[in-house]
Amino acid sequence: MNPSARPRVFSGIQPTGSPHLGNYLGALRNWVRLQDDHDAYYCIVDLHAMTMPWSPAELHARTLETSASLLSVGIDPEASVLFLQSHVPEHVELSWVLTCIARMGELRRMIQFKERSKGEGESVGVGLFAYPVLQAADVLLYRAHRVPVGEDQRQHIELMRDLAERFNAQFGDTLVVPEAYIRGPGARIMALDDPTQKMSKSAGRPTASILLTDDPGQITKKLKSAKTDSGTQVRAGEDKPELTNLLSIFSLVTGEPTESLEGRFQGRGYGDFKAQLAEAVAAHLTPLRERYEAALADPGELERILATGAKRASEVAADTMADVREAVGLRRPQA
Ligand code: ATP
Ligand code: LTN
Repeated sequence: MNPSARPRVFSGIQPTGSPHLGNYLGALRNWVRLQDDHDAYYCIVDLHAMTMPWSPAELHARTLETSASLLSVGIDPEASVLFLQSHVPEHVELSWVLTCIARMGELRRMIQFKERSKGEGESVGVGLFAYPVLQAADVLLYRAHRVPVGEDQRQHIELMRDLAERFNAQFGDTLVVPEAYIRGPGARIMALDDPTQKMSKSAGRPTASILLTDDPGQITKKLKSAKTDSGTQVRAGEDKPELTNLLSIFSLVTGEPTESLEGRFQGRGYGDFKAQLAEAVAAHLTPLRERYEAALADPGELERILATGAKRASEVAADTMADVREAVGLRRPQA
């Protein structure tokens, strides 16, 4: 079914703003790692960015900015297929087919839908409700085996597995049932101002997230104001969610184990710890920010990369859709 001997990965990111440390440590770093020994498809999911109210001008600009961010973290357009979702119309076509086998009940159970639709009542957008089906189509279209994502996406991957299995049972073995690839303490980075919520692009609270485009001054300011408990001990633990989150970030950007950091900061207080953390995060992000700015300075090159990616992605998408159309009984046009 899959001509390549290497397992295939697919993942997506919404062009809803600069990626933050959560996106990077939870997902994008794994995208980069996997591109070396996988057949990798990475997609900027612009159609998903329309499930919440959006500004056309912002969507237009942010799409290119997101592609620059992906290059800055190390996505290599030679090693991966990097493309825009709306450049491959089969995403929408497969999404419709899957919508027709999806059930209201299973979509209503999606946590992200429940959270984002709170207080909206009957005016909640149909796009927001149907969004996990489009996400399923994204992955199933490429017959991907693995989907590197953060912990918040586990339920959406379960749903796409269910849809693929249902499709295959009803219409014959056509789609690959993918697996979530969720790894390590970075899979759920929490907001700096509220350790009960994940760091998120659309939270709308500037001090909640460190963006990959933040400069050292902004990083220091945000970490200084990061919420901590009223104690003084720098250690991880269930009773210290804020410190646990900050220690994970420290450990993930430096490679130093949490226990070793706890030892190093024993008796030194939160101020000193936060200053050192800011330095470590800034040192890690500075080369990324420089690469981002260089990539964005050449929009023509970014457009070329996306055009090449769309061409390569379209070949796979057309192939899968031809099989899907045949399986479900849609007729081919006759010349
Ligand atoms: P939005 O708030 O606009 O929905 P987001 O921050 O949730 O954006 P996405 O573009 O939806 O980001 O997700 C890109 C990838 O980043 C996904 O794989 C998602 O699981 C992962 N991710 C998002 N937030 C976090 C986080 N706080 N910790 C770890 N991974 C995360
Ligand atoms: N829904 C995801 C983004 C996303 C995605 C995908 C992730 C859209 N399509 C396909 C993995 C595979 C999100 O909100 N983080």
